[in-house]
Amino acid sequence: MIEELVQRRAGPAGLADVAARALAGERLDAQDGARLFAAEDLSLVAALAGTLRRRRHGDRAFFNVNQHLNYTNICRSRCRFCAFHRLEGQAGAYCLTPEQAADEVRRRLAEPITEVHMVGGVHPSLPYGYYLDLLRAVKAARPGVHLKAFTMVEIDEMVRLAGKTPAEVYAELKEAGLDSLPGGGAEIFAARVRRELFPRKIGAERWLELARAAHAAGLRTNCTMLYGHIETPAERVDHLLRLRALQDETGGFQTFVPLAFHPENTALAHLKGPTAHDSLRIVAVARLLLDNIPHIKAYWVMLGIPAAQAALSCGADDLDGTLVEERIGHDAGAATPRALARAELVRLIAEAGFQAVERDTLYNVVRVEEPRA
Ligand code: V47
Repeated sequence: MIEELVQRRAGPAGLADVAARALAGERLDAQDGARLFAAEDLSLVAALAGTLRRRRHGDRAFFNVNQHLNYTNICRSRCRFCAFHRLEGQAGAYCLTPEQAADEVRRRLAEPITEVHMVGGVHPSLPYGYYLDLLRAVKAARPGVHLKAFTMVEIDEMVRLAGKTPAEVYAELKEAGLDSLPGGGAEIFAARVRRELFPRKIGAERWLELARAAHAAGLRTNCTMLYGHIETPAERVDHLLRLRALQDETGGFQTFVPLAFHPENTALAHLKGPTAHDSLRIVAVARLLLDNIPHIKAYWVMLGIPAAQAALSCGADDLDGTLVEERIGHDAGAATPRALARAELVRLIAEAGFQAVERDTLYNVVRVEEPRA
């Protein structure tokens, strides 16, 4: 019924062929992606993506109970979009010892946290052993927890410091307690944007190579795209299709997380950042192009809560988690709370018309909430 309606509306919007292929489960290409970004009728693109999302996940929307831990904000990359980084010795710079990081985790032992999400800057003087000690200390503080840590940017640094292959480093990190990796550091793959906004950070090829090696080591990862700064629609499509191509090879990505750029306190404070309209379109186009990545996360910290709720109808199936003390988005002016209680997340999902399902990091169901009223 809904599918017929969507198909009928696609004609006048000039998207009849794209809609027909998407609904038939056929793969869309770069040109289709460009047309979906250019289409005036966002509600149609959203309805198409929402239809595919419901086919995969029904009316379920996932969340988890997690704790964010940013072990250091000291970073030599100095990316222009980032408000979180500090130079060594600069006011506000910090670096937790492994024991201090473990204390942060111990302070929350009474909460039903299933995941610690731990990332930091590219610190110029930490030794390789620090990262192994950090994992061991956090794991010892909460042995059952799933430790999702380090972006490909940090992994690149460890590979360099250790003088070992990525496979050897991943084996040692796993041994020390690493269970999976988050999706950060991908930003936008276009070399043009990288040169302008983050020239000292690893490039697309290296990010993809290290993700490939993580998947080969049996580690699941997420993937991200930072949008709403200076990237073009074609650069967004290119980014999404490069993620899709790697996923065809490895199947190791669990979730795509679009990250809405927040300009405050960054070197790009003159930009206005994306609107909710931009964000919903990104979520929808991602759902349509990324036919091989099971989950799309509406990361409420960056999207804002109302847009994250709306995104569940436009292709997203996950709201991320409770996230105690997130810093990267909040340093850049995110107006969302620093944490949400579990009950609050459940309420937000029900309010948006979905069935809340608590998951662990690997999407095993922890608890299905009472069906929504
Ligand atoms: O890589 C930095 C982004 C990322 C800003 O995998 C900014 O489940 C917006 O990757 N405005 C780190 N974004 C966060 C991240 C993440 C978050 C939640 C879940 C997962 C997951 C991954 O944050 C960075 C960068 O792309 N970022 N500064 C900013 N001003």
